Amino acid sequence: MSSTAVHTDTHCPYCALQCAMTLNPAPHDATGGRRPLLTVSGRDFPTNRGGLCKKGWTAAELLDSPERLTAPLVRTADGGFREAAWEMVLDRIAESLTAIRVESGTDAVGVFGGGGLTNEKAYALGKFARTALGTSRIDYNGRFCMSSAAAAGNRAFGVDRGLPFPVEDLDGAAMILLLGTNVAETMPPFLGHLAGAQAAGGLIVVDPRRSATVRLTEEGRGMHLQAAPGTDLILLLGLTHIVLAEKLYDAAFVATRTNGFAAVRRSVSTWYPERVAASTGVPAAQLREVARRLASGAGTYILTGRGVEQHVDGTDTATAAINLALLLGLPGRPGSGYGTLTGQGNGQGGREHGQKSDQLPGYRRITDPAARRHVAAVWGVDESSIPGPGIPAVQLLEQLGVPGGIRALLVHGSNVVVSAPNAGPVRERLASLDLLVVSDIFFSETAALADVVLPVTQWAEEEGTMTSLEGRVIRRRQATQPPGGVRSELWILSELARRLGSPARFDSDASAVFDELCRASAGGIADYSGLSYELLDSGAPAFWPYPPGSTGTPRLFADRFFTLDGRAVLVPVTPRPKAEELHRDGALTLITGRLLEQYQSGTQTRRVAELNDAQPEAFAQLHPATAARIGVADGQPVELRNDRGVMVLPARVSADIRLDTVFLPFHYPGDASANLLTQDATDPISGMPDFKTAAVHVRAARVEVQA
Ligand SMILES: Nc1nc2c(c(=O)[nH]1)N[C@H]1C(S)=C(S)[C@@H](COP(=O)(O)OP(=O)(O)OC[C@H]3O[C@@H](n4cnc5c(=O)[nH]c(N)nc54)[C@H](O)[C@@H]3O)O[C@H]1N2
Ligand SMILES: Nc1nc2c(c(=O)[nH]1)N[C@H]1C(S)=C(S)[C@@H](COP(=O)(O)OP(=O)(O)OC[C@H]3O[C@@H](n4cnc5c(=O)[nH]c(N)nc54)[C@H](O)[C@@H]3O)O[C@H]1N2
Ligand code: SF4
Ligand SMILES: [Mo]
Repeated sequence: MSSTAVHTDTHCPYCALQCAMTLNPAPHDATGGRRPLLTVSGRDFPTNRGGLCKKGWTAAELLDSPERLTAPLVRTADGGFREAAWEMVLDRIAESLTAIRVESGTDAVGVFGGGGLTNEKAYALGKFARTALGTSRIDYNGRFCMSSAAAAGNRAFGVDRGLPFPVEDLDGAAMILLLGTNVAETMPPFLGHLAGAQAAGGLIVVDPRRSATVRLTEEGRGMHLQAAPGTDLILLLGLTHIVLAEKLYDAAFVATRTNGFAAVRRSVSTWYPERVAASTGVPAAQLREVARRLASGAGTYILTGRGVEQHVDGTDTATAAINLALLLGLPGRPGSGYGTLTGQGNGQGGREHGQKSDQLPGYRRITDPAARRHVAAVWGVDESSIPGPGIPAVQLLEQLGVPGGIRALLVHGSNVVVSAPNAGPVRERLASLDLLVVSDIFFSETAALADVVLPVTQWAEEEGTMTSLEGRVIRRRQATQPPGGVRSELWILSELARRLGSPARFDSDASAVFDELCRASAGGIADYSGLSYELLDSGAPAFWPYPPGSTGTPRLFADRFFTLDGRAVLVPVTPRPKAEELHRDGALTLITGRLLEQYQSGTQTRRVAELNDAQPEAFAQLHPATAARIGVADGQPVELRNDRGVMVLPARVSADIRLDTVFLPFHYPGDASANLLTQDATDPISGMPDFKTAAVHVRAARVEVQA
């Protein structure tokens, strides 16, 4: 364990780029001002090459924030909270969980995890749910994030590793199609890997907004396809149609490395460019040009982000992108490829080791008898005691507090009141639980509804591993001691498991948990079994699958895909009616997303002054013509309303958005929470909610905006 006196090499606490940084002892402040606990410096590493974004540079402020939780909090009869001792609190939670299980069955207890948790914590949480609690009711916020891309990847390639290649491979690209991702704000140092394609005029971005990323296309031959929100599937069918009609596809690749060509050809036959142009708003000539340029044989990559994935047809849209990539022969060919940009810090590892409702460690299916046998042996439990598949996040949240549903919920690493779709009812359901236990580093909006709040160690106060967006396993290292009253989640889970009489043992040491995770993953798809802290600490690159005796797998698909016959599957997909009718009675389409300086539900970044000062409040981005039509000027209040909610926000009038679209950042709580308006309809395959299209009526507000 290191102390603050030394320099500690670790990674950023926020997104999946996992930029490398060093935490340094802070210099003395001669003026006697407040001295930070640690300072951050960027560290050379393939993903960030020493660069960090504003969030990374200011991350050390999270460590000595005056708002840090430092003792367990228990709700009092008058609705407030009082501090309580750990032993008493853990006893009380265990008693209460036991009583609920006895009265209402094991599935009356639910667990909600997060893609920001280390691999060790995510693994322990999945094991804890299935053994100590015996519940099937576990899922996590990655359902809101990576589930559609994951489902599409599994279906086509038999594996879900966001980028099946190291990020540096993008450096040599001549052409990159970015579908619904605003990396210029969501992963700024990533732009270094786009510089080559940008200079070659080969950046093509599909986004209803002229985002910061779109601006990168504006020099040379870059292109912006400003498609209407939710029409990406049609757009991709159109591009595929052109590629086939003009015989631009890689017939040899299709013949030797894929199955399903005939069905996909049939499925796109009627999506001729003029028809696609009418649905998407992208001119037919632009569609033809993009198809031809993608097929030009230069090093070409196709990358997707949440803009195309967070829809009720997100899996099919990602599938359409994969089909296009396969027809062009991109996956697995050196210098080209297909991938999805994972979002959360451990969004990749967090979806591999068992917090998903249908999953066991190593990306195993919980319904697979061999997987159950293997994992039961590692856990030392009877195979039949492991529950079957549970239900995905949105459905799990719908079960809270309903008769026969979930009575108690443990939340680790998510602020669902702000981040879940159609958040109004979610708040009510959370408040109606018999027991809500929230583990967090700050008093989040979800913690404010809890019966018990547990203060946990964060990032630079703990050891662990994270898996970057490329499937690279890296070390998170402890650089400082946590505040006195804080405990690690591994310790909390082991203490609760003991009190619950768990049939499985829980270690609280991260390295021991990692070794167990590696054994549990052995032989699975995400096989970590050749890894150890020792190996990771040696600095050797560690891309999974990493079975013993191997040196890992930086690039997948060179020879075969992870399907039974080694061929990728082309899956025909067709547009379905949307869950909600858009454009009716003058409604605009609401899209939601991110700002550079805020992170997710904002629990962390709203507490860093430099970040929050830059983006202190929510706003509604509107086109000038829309603003003129409803009679508001920049900065004036607009009312946004639909069946689910109503809110008033300042207008940000900008020609950077389509006429029919309004954009809200989702980082803000309370009355300004974008998720009061989003729909909780989900993708039938992935369980992904539709964060990116909702019908909303916009008009000038009669009331003043609250400060
Ligand atoms: N600053 C910052 N960085 C982050 C995060 C953060 O909260 N803040 N979160 C991290 C996480 S968890 C994630 S998942 C990633 C997400 O990273 P991104 O996917 O880049 O993020 P979003 O802003 O959600 O969406 C990207 C773009 O999609 C566009 N879009 C909206 N609807 C549609 C549509 O229907 N079609 C198309 N083609 N585009 C559409 C939006 O206009 C937006 O510009 O970012 C990670 N990095
Ligand atoms: N409208 C709309 N809604 C969205 C999205 C969108 O684009 N539009 N995007 C969705 C996406 S992609 C995502 S990923 C989700 C994210 O939304 P959330 O799931 O709410 O994610 P965070 O805000 O990162 O919440 C993490 C919480 O865990 C705490 N925390 C940090 N580290 C730890 C730890 O190690 N242990 C514990 N116990 N707590 C920790 C933080 O303080 C914070 O309160 O939002 C989704 N919601
Ligand atoms: S891009 Fe992501 S990982 Fe890198 S510094 Fe910014 S928030 Fe941290
Ligand atoms: Mo995400």
